[in-house]
Amino acid sequence: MRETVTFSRDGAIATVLIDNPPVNAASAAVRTGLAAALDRLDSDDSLQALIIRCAGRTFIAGADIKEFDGPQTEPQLPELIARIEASAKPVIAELHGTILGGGLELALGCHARIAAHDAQFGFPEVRLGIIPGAGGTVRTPRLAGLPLTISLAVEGKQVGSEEALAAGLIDRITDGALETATAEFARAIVAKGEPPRRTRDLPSPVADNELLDAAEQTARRRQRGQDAPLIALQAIRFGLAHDVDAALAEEHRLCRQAIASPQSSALRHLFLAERAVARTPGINPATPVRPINQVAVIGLGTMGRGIVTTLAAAGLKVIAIARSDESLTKARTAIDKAWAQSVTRGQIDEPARIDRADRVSWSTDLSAVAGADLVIESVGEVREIKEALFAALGSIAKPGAILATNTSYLDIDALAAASGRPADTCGMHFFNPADVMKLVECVRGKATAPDVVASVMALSKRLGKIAVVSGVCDGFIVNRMLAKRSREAYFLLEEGASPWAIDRVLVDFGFPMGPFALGDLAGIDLQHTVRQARADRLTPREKRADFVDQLFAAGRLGRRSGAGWYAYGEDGKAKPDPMTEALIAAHATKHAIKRVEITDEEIRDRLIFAMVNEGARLIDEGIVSRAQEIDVAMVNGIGFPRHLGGPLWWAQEMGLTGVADKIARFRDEQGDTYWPTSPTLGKGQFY
Ligand code: 3H9
Repeated sequence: MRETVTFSRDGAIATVLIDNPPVNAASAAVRTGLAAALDRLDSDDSLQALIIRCAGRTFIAGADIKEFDGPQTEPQLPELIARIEASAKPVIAELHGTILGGGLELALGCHARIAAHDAQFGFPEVRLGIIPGAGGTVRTPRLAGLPLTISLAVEGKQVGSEEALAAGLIDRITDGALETATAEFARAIVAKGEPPRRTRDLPSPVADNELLDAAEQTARRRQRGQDAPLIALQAIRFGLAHDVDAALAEEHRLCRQAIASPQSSALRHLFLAERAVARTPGINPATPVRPINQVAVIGLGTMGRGIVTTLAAAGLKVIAIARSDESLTKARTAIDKAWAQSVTRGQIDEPARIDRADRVSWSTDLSAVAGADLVIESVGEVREIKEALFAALGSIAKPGAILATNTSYLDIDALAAASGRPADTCGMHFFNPADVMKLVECVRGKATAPDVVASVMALSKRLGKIAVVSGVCDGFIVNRMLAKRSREAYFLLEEGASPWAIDRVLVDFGFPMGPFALGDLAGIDLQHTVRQARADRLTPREKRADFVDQLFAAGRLGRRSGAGWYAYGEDGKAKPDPMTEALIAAHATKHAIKRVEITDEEIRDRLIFAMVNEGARLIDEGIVSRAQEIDVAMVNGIGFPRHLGGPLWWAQEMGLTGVADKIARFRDEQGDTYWPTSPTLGKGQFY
C-alpha cells in the first residue's frame, strides 16, 4: 500500500512527499505525516532544510472537505502551519497544479514558494460558505497586499503563477523541472546559511478603508445573500487592526463558526452533489466512451449558435448547419460578432478567435453531418420537423455517430424510433445562453446505450459543463419543475397577486430575477409559441390563465419590444406597468374571479413548494435517480440560490414535515391535479 506521507533526504535537504489522491487534501493522515516530518527535521542536526512536495496532479488543494462535519483531529491545520513557520530551518513549498484553500495557507506559512509556470492559486472557501481559517486572510495581505487578498479570499478568484509572482505571493516560477529547481533553490539557501523568512514577520499593510468598503458593497451586490464573503472581509479587517496571533485566532474562530452555518452545509452539499451526479446508475468508469472530435450542430437559432461557440471554444471541430443561406449568414455574422466582442473585452486574444473560427465549417446541406461523431439537433420545437430530421439522420450519419436532440420537451423516444438508431439517440439539453449556463441535461431514452450516455457526459465535462442525467418526460428536470412554478405564478395573478410582488418575493428569496422579469427577457412571443405547441397538455384552468397569450396579442413581446409584463423606458429599466395590472383585473372580471390580498409567504410557498413537490415526483417516477440530480440541475440551470443548496436540500432544511403539511393544504385548496401526492416526499427525507 502507498504511504500517504513519505520522508526522504538528499544530503542536508529533506523532502516530505504527500500522496493523497485525488487532490492531496490536507486530511488528518497528511497533517500527522507532516508533523512527523517536522519532528525529524527538528531532531536531526544534519538536516538543514525541508521541501514539501506533492505527488500526482496537484499540490494540496485544501483542507479535506469530508472531515468538516466530524470531530477535529490533531494536529489541526493552523497549528501545523504555525509549526512550519516557526521552524528554525527553512521549509520550501514546491507548488504545482491547484494550490487552494488550506494548501495555499500552508504554502504561505513556508519560508519560500517555488511554483510551476502553470500553477493556479486561490481561496475557494467562500464557494463552500466558509473563509480561509488557517492564516489566509492574515498572511496574504502581508505578502501580496490587500487588493489580491480581497480578490482571492472575498471574491474567490484564482490567479496564475505570473500574477502570483508579480504580487509577491510566491518567490519563483520555473518553466523547467520543478523538482530540480526546488532542490537547487534549497541547496543555495542552505549554502548561504539564509535564515527562514517568516511571513508573520512582514509588516501588515495599512487598512485601506475605502478599498474595503468598496469590496463590501461589491460582495453585497455580486454575491447577494451569501454570508461568507462578508465574514472574510470581517477577518481581513480584524487582521489589519491586530497582531498576528490575535488575527489568526479570530480568523480561525470565524472559519469554524462559518463551517457550522446552514449556508456552508448547503454549499458543501452542492460541491459534493455536483461531483456525485457524474456517477449515475448504469454508468461507471469502465463504461466505454465513443471518441468525439467532430460535432455537427443543426439549427442555428440562439441555442444552436451558443452550442457552436461552446464546442469551438473547447477545441472541437464543428459543422454548423442551417436550413437556408439566409439563416446561415445570419448565424455566422452573429457568431463572428460575438467572438470579436470577446476580443475587445479581453476575454480571448486574437489568435484564440482565429482558432475558434477555423474550427467551424458552415453548410446548408444536411449530408455534411456524415463526418460527425456527434450530431446535436437544435431546430424549432415542431414534432413533425424533428421526426423527419431524425429519420434523415438515421440514414446519413456515420455508423456509431451519436444523435442528440436539444429539444426542451418533445418525446425523445419518438425521435429515437424515427432515426432507426434508438441506441445511438439521446438528449443533450442546453440552457440559454448555452455558452454561459453550466447545466446540460443528458436525457437517456428507453433504448439509449450506456456508452452514449457516458460519451455525452464526458463531452459535457470537456465543455466545462455539469451533466445531469434525466429520463424522458415532459420538460425533463428543469423545465418540468419550472412549469409548475410558472403555473402557480399565473394562478396567483388570477387570485390577487401582482407580477411585481411575485418577482420581488423570488428575488428576496435569492433568485437572480423573478418569473415575470425572466419572461420579458426570454420573450413573450417565445412563451406564446411554446404555450400553443403544448395546448393539448394544459388543464382548463391553465388554459384560462392565458396572460401570456393576451400580452402577445397586445404586441407586448417583452424587453425587446419595450413592454411585456413590465414597461421599459429609455433607460431600459423594468417598471411595473399599470397596463398589465389593468389586463389582469379585466381578466378576473371576465372570469368572475374575486381577487384577494396574497401574503409574501403564500407566494413563496406556492412557487417554491410547487417545484419541491415536482422534484419529489421526478424521483418517484425514476426520471432521476436521486435528490442530488434535482438540486444540481436547478442551481445550475435556472439559478436557484446556490447558498440554499437547491430546492430539495432547502425543503429538507425547512423541515419536510412542515413542507408536506403545507403541500397537503394546497392540495385541499387547489386539487390533486396540481398538487399530486408524492411517496418520496411522504418519506420525510431526501438526503
Ligand atoms: C479549506 O481549505 C479550509 C481551510 O481554509 C481552513 C481549515 C481550518 N477535500 O473537482 P474534481 C475531491 S476548504 C476532499 O472532480 P477536478 C472531489 O470531491 C477547501 N475532497 O476534480 C472529487 O471526489 P470524487 C478549499 C476533495 O480536477 C475529487 O476530489 N479547497 C477536495 O475537476 C476530484 O474533484 C477547495 O475548496 C477537498 N478539498 O478539480 C478545493 N477537493 O471523485 C475544492 C476535491 O469522489 N476542489 N475533492 O467525486 C476543487 O476546486 C477541485 O476539486 C480541484 C480539482 C480544482 C482541486
